[in-house]
Amino acid sequence: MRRILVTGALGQIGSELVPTLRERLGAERIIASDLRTVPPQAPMGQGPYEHVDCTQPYQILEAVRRHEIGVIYHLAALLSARAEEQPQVAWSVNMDGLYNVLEAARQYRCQVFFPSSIGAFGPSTPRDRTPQVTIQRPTTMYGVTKVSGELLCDYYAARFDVDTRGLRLPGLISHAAPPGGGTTDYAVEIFRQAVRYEHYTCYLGPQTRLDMMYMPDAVAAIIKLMEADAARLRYRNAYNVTAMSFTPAELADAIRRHIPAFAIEYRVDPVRQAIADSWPRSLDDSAARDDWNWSPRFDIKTMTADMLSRSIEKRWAPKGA
Ligand code: NAD
Ligand code: AKB
Repeated sequence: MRRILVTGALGQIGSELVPTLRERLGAERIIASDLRTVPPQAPMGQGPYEHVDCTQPYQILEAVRRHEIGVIYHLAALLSARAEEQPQVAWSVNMDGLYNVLEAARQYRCQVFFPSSIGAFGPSTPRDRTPQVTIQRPTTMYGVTKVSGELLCDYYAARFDVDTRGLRLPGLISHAAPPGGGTTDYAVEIFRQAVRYEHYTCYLGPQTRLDMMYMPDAVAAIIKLMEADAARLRYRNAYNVTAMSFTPAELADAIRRHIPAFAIEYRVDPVRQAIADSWPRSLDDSAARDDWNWSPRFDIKTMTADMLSRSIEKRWAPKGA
């Protein structure tokens, strides 16, 4: 049984994917890796950890060779808002990183998971029930790297028979690790601020509708896709997946059902608002449902109840409150 390498493992997704994989397959089989050093309280359980910079081809190759890796979950990337601040760095991390991973996968016959995003779409894409196959002309560096990444995965699958699989993930909501600089981060921050201060200042306008998903569903989707029968997969670039679609005002209403005093105000950040306005309002994920039986467990109501109870458990409230 070859081992599994997770790049960017200390981020929002890796912090929950790694413990889930370790629980399912055994801690020693999962090699977590990141550019950062592991913080003492990292929520990823016990198991091997490697420093791997995905922009350095030999570091990826060496990790794959030494640990006898058979599957790579490639999570390392710069997210949309950070990528707009540093487009050159974003190109290097998101594209060189993926290329290095695909090359290692070609040479060592690994399966690869690539997380694309709703950011792979742009203003000329149909924004409601966005189809699986449609116009992809994003106007952000993040989106450019996601479309290019999807195409590169398709190419490696067709040309070199690398078993690439991908998801176009919506904004992810979670409590284990903070989000890493995306446009949808508000949907995580709002819970911490609601529990601590009963107040949140949102950088997106009240009617900005975007697709979202709770992290347990995202982790389940990633694993389900990776374990799906290859013969049933029509798409090797990335599958649309979604669980819910809401606006900041609707999320505030859902939180208010648990914290009646919760108040939200809006101070719009033009950069992140422009990014959000260029993304779909809701995805059509019927291809994922048909090909590998995708279906989410959490909607806005159940996600909000769970996030709030876990946020309170984690003592996000100020001391003495
Ligand atoms: P994150 O920003 O929380 O984590 C990314 C990790 O990559 C960080 O720990 C960072 O240290 C690491 N990293 C950065 N540069 C690196 C390098 N050169 N080498 C190795 N590691 C490096 O991101 P995330 O939210 O966990 O997202 C993971 C992937 O999923 C990304 O590709 C992202 O675009 C995609 N995605 C995330 C979301 C979301 O809402 N979180 C939605 C859609 C797609
Ligand atoms: C971001 O906002 O950049 C991410 C994403 C949807 O890709 N959360």
